[in-house]
Amino acid sequence: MNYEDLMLHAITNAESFKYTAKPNPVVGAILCNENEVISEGYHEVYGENHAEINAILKAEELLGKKFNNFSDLTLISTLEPCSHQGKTGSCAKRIAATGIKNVLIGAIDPNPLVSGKGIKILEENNVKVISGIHKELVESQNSFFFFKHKNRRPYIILKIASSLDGKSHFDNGERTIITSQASRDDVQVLRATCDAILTGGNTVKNDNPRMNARVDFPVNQPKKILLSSKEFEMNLNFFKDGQVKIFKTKDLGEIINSIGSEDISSVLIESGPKLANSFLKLGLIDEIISYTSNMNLGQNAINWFHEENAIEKYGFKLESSYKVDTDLKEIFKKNE
Ligand code: AOF
Ligand code: ZN
Repeated sequence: MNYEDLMLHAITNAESFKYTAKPNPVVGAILCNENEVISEGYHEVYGENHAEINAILKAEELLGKKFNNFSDLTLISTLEPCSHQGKTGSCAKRIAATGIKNVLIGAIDPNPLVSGKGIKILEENNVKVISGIHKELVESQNSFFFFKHKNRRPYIILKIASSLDGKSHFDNGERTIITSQASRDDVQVLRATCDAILTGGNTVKNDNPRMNARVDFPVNQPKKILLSSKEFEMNLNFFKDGQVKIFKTKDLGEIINSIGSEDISSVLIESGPKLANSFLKLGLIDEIISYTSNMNLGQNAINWFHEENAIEKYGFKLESSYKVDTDLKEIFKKNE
């Protein structure tokens, strides 16, 4: 069997579960013997079976039919099998218990609960382990998860919807729709990609947003984070569905660190200019996604920034730009 190709196959198919497995990484596992693939499994839904367990369960149904002994099988897993008990039990222990003797791993799990410990359990049980097959692909596929464990804080994306003249909204607090429906649909997918959405009290009060991901595919909905010292009416849309966490402190660095200790690897900030600039000044933003419409709001509207080329001055570089209907979508990343 071509193990590299099988690893690629597992990586490719695992991608289908990126919206339902998050904030966990997507993981794929394949069991094969010398001649054929016996089964494959994926971590499909957050909180449910890990990929290796799903592959083993399917193989168990074929035991005695397609193969006679687990010791004849090789397991290919895109991520190091977990050592911890977690929500569903240790994959490494389960693999060892079935009698599998060969395991090929894509990337080592960066989660300190697991990292290296899964491999150790396997080796202590006389399982031969090789790791690093298409490691970079697995790491980039799960970039938020790897970023969070490397930096011990989540990856922070700031979303901006701006008029052509660089404005955010009218100064009377009235809700202003600036960008096209296509851009707003794109933001729904962006929300679906992230583990949490963070906003400020003024946005919640003035815009009454739901701040959930309204898309036509299954999603483990992002958690909601509100930064405000005010008291709110709980019948506002923001509080209606999903988990809400409120921070009253003004120390943004402390907030980000505290979010990082939770099961959150990526945060999308959808706020007004004041909070957005505070995060930018502190260097807490990793990526800016900006949607610019072709209309002007004029004199009576609030600027996103106080100076020209503010995004570049904050240390960001344009990475890509797209036309979304009549708007321009631009992605800026921090200069390394
Ligand atoms: C695996 N196989 O398919 C995945 C793994 O909360 P739990 O119990 O689901 O554990 C989540 C952690 O397990 C996650 O942070 C990561 O370290 C690992 N993910 N491990 O063996 C899988 N998804
Ligand atoms: Zn596991």
